[in-house]
Amino acid sequence: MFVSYYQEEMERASRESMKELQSKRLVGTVKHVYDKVPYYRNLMDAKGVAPEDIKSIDDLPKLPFISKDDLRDAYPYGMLAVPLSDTVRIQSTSGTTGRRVVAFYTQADIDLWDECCARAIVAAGGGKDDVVHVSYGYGLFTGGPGLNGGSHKVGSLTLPMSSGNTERQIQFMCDLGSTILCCTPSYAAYIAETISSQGLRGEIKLKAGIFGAEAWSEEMRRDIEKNLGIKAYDIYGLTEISGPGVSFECEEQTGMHVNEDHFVPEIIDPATGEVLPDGTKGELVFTCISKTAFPLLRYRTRDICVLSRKACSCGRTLIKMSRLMGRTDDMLIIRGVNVFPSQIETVLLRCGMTPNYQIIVDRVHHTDTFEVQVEMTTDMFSDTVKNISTRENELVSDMKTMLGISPKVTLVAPRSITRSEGKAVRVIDRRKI
Ligand code: DLL
Repeated sequence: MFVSYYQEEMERASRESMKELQSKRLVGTVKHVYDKVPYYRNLMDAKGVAPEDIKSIDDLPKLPFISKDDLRDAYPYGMLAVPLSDTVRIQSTSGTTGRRVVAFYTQADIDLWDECCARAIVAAGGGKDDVVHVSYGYGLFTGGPGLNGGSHKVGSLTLPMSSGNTERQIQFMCDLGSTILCCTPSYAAYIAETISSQGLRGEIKLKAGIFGAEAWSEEMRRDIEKNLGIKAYDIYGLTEISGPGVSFECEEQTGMHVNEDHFVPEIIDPATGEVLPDGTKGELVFTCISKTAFPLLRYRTRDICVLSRKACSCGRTLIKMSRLMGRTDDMLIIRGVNVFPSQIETVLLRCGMTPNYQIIVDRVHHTDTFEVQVEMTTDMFSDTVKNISTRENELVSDMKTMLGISPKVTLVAPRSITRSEGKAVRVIDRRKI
């Protein structure tokens, strides 16, 4: 009884000091963006809220929301809160032309992002004796650079593999004794399958994996854990807020601790924008309180989850978010890449096709399959098989340029895709996540 009372007191005290820290940082950030970003000043003025009205995080609901549309309106420099000469890095979302979001970082922003990823690596049991094998993509995508920076901060030996060339990945894994694998869950499953088929399970020294950037189920986690002989940890993040490491899982594996000293989460009703109490499912919103170049306030992620303050057996008192339960928009994440149906429509129309198409996504052996069925025009229908397959290949190539990944394109007979009387059913997602 005494012990649990004492523990409750400790938790309350640490929550109160967290709130104090968050409030102090929020006040500074609001003033910073109001002074430096005309776009924010206009939004705040339109809502009748001045920086002086924000005194603590209890005042967060007074601030306007920011959405991906705002970032598109302000593209590329409109949300930048420091002179360009103070920035050192740009990253961009894993989609997309037209919908691309560009995020800017000062060196201080990179340092805090590294710190967040370092926390994820430490929570997965990483330390300076580990060999961290980073198979997320490098480049504009935040996965590779984020985990790379975190691993350096921890002092682990970092293997900047990037994705692809699975045989070489496995060879390095065996030769260099990689202990922690960082990649998308679907790539982890594929690596596991290849290791088994090559009979190399006994050669690898992996003990943990840090997997995120796309939805994955508890069943998939257990499967990867069994096949690689590791403990698999979820990691969440988005480019707009910094990248991976916005939240991370600990050994309890019951949701991800949010790095709330940098990113304050809220859950809202996506229809009304009303803030919902902890424990209620809704849309996740983040406010950056310690970034300088690109500190978004009340950014609507479109991701659906639940927040929980329940004590965690690992001892961390950071709030936890559940595994993601879906999205409020039509964005699909296929093999870690963000895909909007409207991009496919754009390609089809540009190529003189009709916008009658259907996207079929499935997951086979833990890998996403991605097919686009497109109706032929009537003149194409009488074409030769050879012409049709050339046309399919052209569409694959245009879609690869637009999306960053290649679907299988199948041309189907005119009017064969079921018409709908309401919204067209553009997506058939058979993945059980
Ligand atoms: O995917 C950052 C990242 C890289 C996270 C590596 C984890 C590991 P974006 O390309 O901007 O950034 O995509 C962000 O991906 O809004 C979610 O919908 C989805 N997502 C990210 N992590 C998870 C996860 C990176 N653990 C979008 N589970 C987010 C489910 C995730 N979905």
